[in-house]
Amino acid sequence: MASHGDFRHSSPAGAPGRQRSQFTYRNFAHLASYTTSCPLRVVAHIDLDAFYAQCEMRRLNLPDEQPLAVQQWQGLIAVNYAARDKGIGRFHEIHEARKLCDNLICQHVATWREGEDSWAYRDEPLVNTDKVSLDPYRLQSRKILSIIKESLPANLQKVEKASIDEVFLDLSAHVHSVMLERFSELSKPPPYDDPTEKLPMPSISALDWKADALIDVDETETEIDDPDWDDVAILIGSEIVRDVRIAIRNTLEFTCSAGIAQNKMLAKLGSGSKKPNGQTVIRNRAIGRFLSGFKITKIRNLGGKLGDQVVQLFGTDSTNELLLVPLEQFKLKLGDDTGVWLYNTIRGIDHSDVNSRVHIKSMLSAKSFRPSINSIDQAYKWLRIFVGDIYSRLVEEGVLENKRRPRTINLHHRHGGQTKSRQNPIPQGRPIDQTTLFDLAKNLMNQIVLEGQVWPCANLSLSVGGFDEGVTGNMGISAFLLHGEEAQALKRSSREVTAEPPLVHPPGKQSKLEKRLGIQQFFSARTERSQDDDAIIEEDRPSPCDGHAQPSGAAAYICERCRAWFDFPEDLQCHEDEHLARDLQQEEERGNRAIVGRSGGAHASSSVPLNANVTARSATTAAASRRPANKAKQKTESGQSKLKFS
Ligand code: DCP
Ligand code: CA
Repeated sequence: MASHGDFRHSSPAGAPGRQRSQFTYRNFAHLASYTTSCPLRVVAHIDLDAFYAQCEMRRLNLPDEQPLAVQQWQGLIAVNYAARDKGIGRFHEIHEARKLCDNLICQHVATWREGEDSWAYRDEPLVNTDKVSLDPYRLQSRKILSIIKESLPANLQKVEKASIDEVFLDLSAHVHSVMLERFSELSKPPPYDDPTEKLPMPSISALDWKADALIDVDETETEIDDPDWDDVAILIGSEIVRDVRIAIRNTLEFTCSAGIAQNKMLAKLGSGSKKPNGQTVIRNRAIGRFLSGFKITKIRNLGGKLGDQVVQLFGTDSTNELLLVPLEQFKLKLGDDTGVWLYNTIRGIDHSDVNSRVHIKSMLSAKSFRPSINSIDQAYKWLRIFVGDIYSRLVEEGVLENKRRPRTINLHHRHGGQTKSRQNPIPQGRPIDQTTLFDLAKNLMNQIVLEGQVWPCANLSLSVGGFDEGVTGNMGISAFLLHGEEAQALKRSSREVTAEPPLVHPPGKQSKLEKRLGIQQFFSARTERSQDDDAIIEEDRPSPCDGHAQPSGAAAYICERCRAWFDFPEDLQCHEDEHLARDLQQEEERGNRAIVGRSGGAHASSSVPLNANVTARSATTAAASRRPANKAKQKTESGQSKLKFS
């Protein structure tokens, strides 16, 4: 790493006569073992800037200064920073955005089309016949993740994919090894062989933070000249992250922003602080000041229902004011676990693990029909698309290599305001392919049809879930037997689910699982789920499940979106599927409304020339001009998957 040399130059050795460090030899040792309570811990959060927009910019090979927004029907789902400079945001509709910037390119996301065998970028995507495909973005996401992993030492990395465009890195062990290399005093045994002895102060007196946005120290602290080991550790973490970001930039030309801090919560807040293409370091001595600048609802896990509830209960969204609330009050109003968690969180304390084994729990593909569909043949055509969509994500999750495998397949069907749901096990012991999934999906559809009252159908959604971890080639007999949770899941399958909300966990009841894990593990284990699903991702949006009470204890299975809680993972899964189905429905309704209400003039394209011959037009047109007319179907986009059926 080039910056390491500079670091040494900036760090003249040895100021004599300093006090000892506030950290112990044991603290330093804990860094190597990723101990989450280690005060020297270094965690980073990397978040791609305007991710879908950057994917389209690279695909269309456009210059950085070209304003571009990614369109889904009549809404914008990503806006690049050139367009943000013109005041355009996700909240704008296309015609509003165009008024603000006449050379804005609005690129519609790729879509699957009823009856066609692959997704494509289309000149005229139609909400009635098309379904959004996020495959192009997933492909880039995968490439970025590989670069991140390749640029870190294989034996010293802990990478958690947090969503399609963000990762957490626990850099502790890596930082530990760099510290050992650079500071010989750290390799010496502690005095009297006592690991609780304090370390000597670092043999440097100034740290070079380069271009990092360094958060000011707390008012109660002074910007003392002597850095302690936590400052050194975080600086090294920051150097590592800078190199990772350079690798992403050099290889794929994507820019990203990062936060480096002691834990996930602070790192995530940091990565959003200097966008685009910036990195922010929150030293331990700056945590208080840093957090005081945020509303409580901006903090990780507080963007949804829980955050709203806190604001309501305590009459403020100010982190500073909530610092005055005694722990007992939090416990009383939110339950013990959530109360303690919140009390710690607003003080910058977060011991949640960076979990490289977090995987999405289910995958859903859904479509709301306007107009409704009226025949089994139409339903089958959509099921084929859903299967293709889900299968490409299963491949990504390592199903072909038997790394993970879903156990159940679930179909929701909506007619006349009623949702019916059918679930079947996916046969174990043989490879999953598209034909198997399609047959299972058709079977579920047939079951629903047999009951009658099926047409017209307003929404179908197919999901797979109940992933097995680490299935290997030589599965034992147990893999073929059903027991425990799985047996329960099957007993509960084939039941009808109506539009009513699922059962919620009774207040005060603490599940075995919760006793075992505690609430923070739930937060860390659940967050990543739906973000790979084909739904709009918006933590802060109002939940469709208003009315699910947040009980005064913690539940075994908590919905990230609305804090509803469930006794069984299957219930949570169904519930989350409902969220996604409703999201899609809302999205599509938004699209439909916009289509009905739109005036012809709003879409008339002007042609104001821009440098590099980019004219004001939809990028769909731009893309079309790069390929022969009507060739969209033949052209296979990078990463495009075809539906394959025998
Ligand atoms: N996304 C979406 N719908 C939303 C929010 C996001 O489809 N309501 C998609 C498009 C985004 C991607 O997810 O590009 C990542 O979401 P982010 O919230 O990280 O937003 P961006 O990456 O677009 O911008 P930023 O630079 O602010 O991170
Ligand atoms: Ca982002």
